[in-house]
Amino acid sequence: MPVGNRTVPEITAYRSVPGLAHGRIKDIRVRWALDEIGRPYTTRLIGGIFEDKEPAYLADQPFGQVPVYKEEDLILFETGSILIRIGEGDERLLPRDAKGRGRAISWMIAALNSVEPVIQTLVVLTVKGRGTDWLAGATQAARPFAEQRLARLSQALGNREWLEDRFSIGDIAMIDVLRNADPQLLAPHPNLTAYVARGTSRPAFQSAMAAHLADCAVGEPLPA
Ligand SMILES: N[C@@H](CCC(=O)N[C@@H](CS)C(=O)NCC(=O)O)C(=O)O
Repeated sequence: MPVGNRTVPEITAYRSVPGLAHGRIKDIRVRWALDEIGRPYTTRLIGGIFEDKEPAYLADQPFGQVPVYKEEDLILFETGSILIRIGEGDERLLPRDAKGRGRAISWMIAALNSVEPVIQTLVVLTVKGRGTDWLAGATQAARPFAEQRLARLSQALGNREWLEDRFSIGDIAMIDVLRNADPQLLAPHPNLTAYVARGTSRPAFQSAMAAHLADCAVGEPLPA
């Protein structure tokens, strides 16, 4: 649906998720980017996170995940790709010059490819290993990777406000990844804690989170 000369994108989101995942679903990244530039969007709510997805949904998102982003006949999956698309439409999120653009995309990919996996591994271990005799050993093996990544990120950020000289899609991805980390992992790095607080206090993050929570109820607990 066009508004003025721009299409209003549609994003998918879950109707409900387990309490542990509430407020942590990745459509928030997309909502945040769109709210930063004041671009309206519509949402299409789908069934629960653990429900089988319809073949039509799998045609749009091969892994059955949220979010899917649609602009007329352009259908995107993976938040990184969606953030680039949104950023391409507005230089407040993605600089136009080759250097600025390249650096913002490097940070965005670093968030999703170098930082998120080590953090997510620990989350999965905690959830799946609860009450088991292997949790402590597995956590002990995985945690140093996460600690090292965060130490290097902290060093790279230094005392800057954002990862580069201005806010970008790199910060949206990185802050959303970090805010889902165990707070004890961030605690040794006050600059990272402050960076997350700075990002999540932006009006666009706040409005994105409010819209996300309005769409998404707390549902069934995680399956064992
Ligand atoms: N790499 C994907 C990850 C998306 C993702 O993990 N979505 C979760 C919700 S936060 C999901 O739908 N999980 C269900 C599943 O993996 O089956 C992206 O960045 O878009």
